[in-house]
Amino acid sequence: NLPPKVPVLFDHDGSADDFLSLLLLLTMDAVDLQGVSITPADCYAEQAVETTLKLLLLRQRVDVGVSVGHCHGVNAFPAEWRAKPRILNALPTLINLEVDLSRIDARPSPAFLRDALAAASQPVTVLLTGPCTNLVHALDLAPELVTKIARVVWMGGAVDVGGNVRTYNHDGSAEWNVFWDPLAAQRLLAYHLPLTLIPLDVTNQVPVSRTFLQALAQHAAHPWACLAGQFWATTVDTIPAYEYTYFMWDVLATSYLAIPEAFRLEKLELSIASTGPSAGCTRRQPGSGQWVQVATAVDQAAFYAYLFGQLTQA
Ligand code: AGV
Ligand code: CA
Repeated sequence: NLPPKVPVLFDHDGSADDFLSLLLLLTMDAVDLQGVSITPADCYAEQAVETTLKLLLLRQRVDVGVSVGHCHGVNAFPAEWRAKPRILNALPTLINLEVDLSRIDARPSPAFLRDALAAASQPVTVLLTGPCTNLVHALDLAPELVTKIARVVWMGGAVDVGGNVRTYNHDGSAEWNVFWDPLAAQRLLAYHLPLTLIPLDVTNQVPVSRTFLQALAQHAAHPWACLAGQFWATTVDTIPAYEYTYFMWDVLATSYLAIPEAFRLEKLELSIASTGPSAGCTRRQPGSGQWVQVATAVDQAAFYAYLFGQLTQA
């Protein structure tokens, strides 16, 4: 008798760690992946959907629906970041895989998510590793479906630490997934869903270290460990390294589904700035009534050990 699986809808935005998150999700026995949607934020959708289909194909999961969103953020990601995932499709493991593009769902992601929630026989966990726009637009189409959402787990925000946006007319207080569409983020909070944020406060504690990559490479005979190592290798050229160190952002948020006990969580009342030099800043605001469960610390050893174990399993 296997334990019951948790239904999960996954919306990502096509950066390398979004795909590492998909790769990790596909190793989780307790997860029933019910669909993948794509936010064209830190990617160009054509490349991101191809990588998504290839990873599902490698795991014989062509049953999982895949949809593309067409929304535009107020604050676009730098084009050089968006173009980077092209490299992933050219890696030896992926380059020769023939994917069936006709398999891409005809519905844009908000309608895809709405229908998936409507059809769900039990409340679903929604994992977001990019901006939250697709989900908010899905709820705009059918607000009554909030009852079908068991919880939202979102890699986003920076509460008590600085953000990672470095651009003109911005004070650096925002994290990119919130900054891309601050209004959608504001509206997500206003839905008062059970929301768990995995912000920079906790992702800062888990960099992608060379030591970790070296240890993983010892297990390159495992195809998934090998592929993951290649994905991470595409991220180490970010210059200047002191400013742009790559973190386990989305991968940490994904791990939360499997090892919640490794996280310290605090219930906080938050608010989000939508315009001005702090646009996208997620700050504490007692009295806002917008209670969010915020991850503030993680047992680093437990996280890296979990990740390592999943990627090196047979
Ligand atoms: O802010 C972190 C989010 C995560 O969802 N993304 C990357 C992760 O997928 C934006 C981002 C911040 N810094 C970046 C980012 C960088 N140096 N390169 C690419 N994306
Ligand atoms: Ca992402």
